[in-house]
Amino acid sequence: MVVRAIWLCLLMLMTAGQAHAEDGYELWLRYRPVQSAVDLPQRVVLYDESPTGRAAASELQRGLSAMTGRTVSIDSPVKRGIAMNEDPAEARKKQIVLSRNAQPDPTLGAEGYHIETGAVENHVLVTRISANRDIGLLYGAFAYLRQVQTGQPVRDTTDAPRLKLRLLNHWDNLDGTVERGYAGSSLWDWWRLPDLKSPRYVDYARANASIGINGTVLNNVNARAESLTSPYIVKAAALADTFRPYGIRVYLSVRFSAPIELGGLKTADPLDPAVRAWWKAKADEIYAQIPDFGGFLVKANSEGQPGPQDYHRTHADGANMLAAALGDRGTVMWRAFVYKGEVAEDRHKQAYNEFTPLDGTFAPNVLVQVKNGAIDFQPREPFHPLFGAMPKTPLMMEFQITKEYLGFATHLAYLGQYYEETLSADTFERGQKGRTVAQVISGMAGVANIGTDRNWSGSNFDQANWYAFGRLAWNPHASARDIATEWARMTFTTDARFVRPVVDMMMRSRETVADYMTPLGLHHLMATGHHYGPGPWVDNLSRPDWNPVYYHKADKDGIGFDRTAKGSGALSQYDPLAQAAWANPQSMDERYLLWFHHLSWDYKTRSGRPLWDELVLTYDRGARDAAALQDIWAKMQPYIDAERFEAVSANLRIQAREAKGWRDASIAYFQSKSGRALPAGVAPPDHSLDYYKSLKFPFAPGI
Ligand code: BDP
Repeated sequence: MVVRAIWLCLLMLMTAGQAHAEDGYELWLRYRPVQSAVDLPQRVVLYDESPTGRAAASELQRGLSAMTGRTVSIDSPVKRGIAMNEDPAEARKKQIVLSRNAQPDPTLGAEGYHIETGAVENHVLVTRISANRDIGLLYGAFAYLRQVQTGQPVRDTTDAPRLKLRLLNHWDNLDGTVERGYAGSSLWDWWRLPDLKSPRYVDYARANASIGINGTVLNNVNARAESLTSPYIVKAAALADTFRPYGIRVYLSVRFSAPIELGGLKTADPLDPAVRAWWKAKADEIYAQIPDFGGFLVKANSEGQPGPQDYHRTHADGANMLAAALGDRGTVMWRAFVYKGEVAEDRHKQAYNEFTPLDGTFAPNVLVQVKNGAIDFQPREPFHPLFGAMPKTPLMMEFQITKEYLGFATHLAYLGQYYEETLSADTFERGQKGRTVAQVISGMAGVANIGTDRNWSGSNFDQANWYAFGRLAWNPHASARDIATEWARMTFTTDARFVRPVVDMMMRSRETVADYMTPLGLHHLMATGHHYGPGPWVDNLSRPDWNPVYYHKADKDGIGFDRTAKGSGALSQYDPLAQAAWANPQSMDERYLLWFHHLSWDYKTRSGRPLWDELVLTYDRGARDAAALQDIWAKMQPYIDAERFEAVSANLRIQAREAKGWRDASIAYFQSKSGRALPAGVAPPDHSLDYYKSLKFPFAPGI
């Protein structure tokens, strides 16, 4: 113990001189000195000469040297053509061995790994990472490093991902802007690709591999046809070459009308032979450049995008045509985020109505990609009714990692807790209990929050959302709290005086945002375009279902969207057992109350208070909780570096001010509808409703 403490002090002193700018660039892969340093291997023995095997060895070398302060060597016996441990001095070093199984281990699949410590070779304890394929060695290396970084004893571990597809979706445009991006510009420097070999692309791949992400869609779902032209395919191929050793396949979003725009055809009808031939030739051209190309992501017949319905064909016709072009080389992810221009139907119902009749008609290499909720990435949404309603179609979950509706990169909202809430919801697919969302999905996509900002995600805490997404895509049954704990330990410090309160704060943070933005199941209250500040009064947009007033329906008598049989009937799209959870306002979780019910202001809530009072008090609590985050954080100063402490403090100041703004503007507006007095002790808004309505944010990012 004493030896370790002295060693750690020495190590800290040694590394203190090396200027580490704590600007967040290193993410959770910081590899700072650890207490267990003296016990850790000094030698990596690599029995796999693939680029991925080498990436695994060099990550171990990088991590172990930084955490122990010692030189860590890589030995490649295969390369040298001789048996390992022939040099007695080398042989006596503690070592970690990376080797592929001679006989495949069926429990590991293609991407799993096994970590085992115990075999003694030449009197030295050896830790062995084994896998069926090289990518398993890389995942195993990161898992081993994670155990060391988080201060745990290295445990024998066997692990494999539960989901096959674990993808980031970049909503990046070819001009370098990022739709709903709050972390700078696009990472992809399309202008200088394919020549540019940015080290940042390697670091991007390392970070993703460390959490098990195995694919990336490079461009925006609102896609330009140009991304399929030959020069852009070559640029995408350069990125694919960089990502390949890290197990990350490249995918592209495609514009359905590309055969017209690029091919000069008169139609993009998916059943037209010339259109089909165009896509097949395009796919062949891509595979000639990117042999392991992942496939296509498609937004069709949604928000003005072209699609098969333009030719009176179905989503399945469109998806299957692209699936045929890819063949068994790749996958089509066809998005279910659709709503028709002319339909007066509750938007909540439209995707279900369009897709459930198609269940069982999609080609085997098609997944339907469904947003977590039926409206649009709101601070809280019930799970999408398509989960559990398409048993014959593989479904891909789409979460937003970027916080379009949760305060961009400035407000602290840990989304791991949100993802967990959705993944653990029971769909009761075909009336069976325990068919949670996690059980019914085949893959997970996260709309990336990554850009050119030095800290990648626009704020230090938003890194946790990228991290949590990856860890849950690997295992959708994992605990959001455990993931937050792991992340905090790797990203900041293992000191419990920091980790405990910070993890508590993270776990509560998204509830706080929901309280001051969209309490009690309210939704879609954001101002036009930027979706940042409040706009519950907005009623002037061309489509009714783009207006917040359409969703809250507040008037002098009450508030809320009736989705029961008396209202839009959207509740009936869930399995009857799932419906039961939300059918009765008296017994349901009130955090979803006004999502499903329109109630009078006098309606008595669980607290015994009338709905009006409850609404105001929830707004008020949200604003107070947001302000309190600053006090919790202030106590963390002794445990972390000044740079990140200050960066987080600044964001929390902004959040506290804006949460108060949300509270005040919302209370002022809803009071203009209810005409009621504020509950006793609640401070009135600082300004008039007209003042809040007059605020404009023309330069908000991400539009
Ligand atoms: C909405 C975004 C919009 C996206 C759209 C989508 O506001 O920018 O294009 O979703 O997912 O949330 O297609």
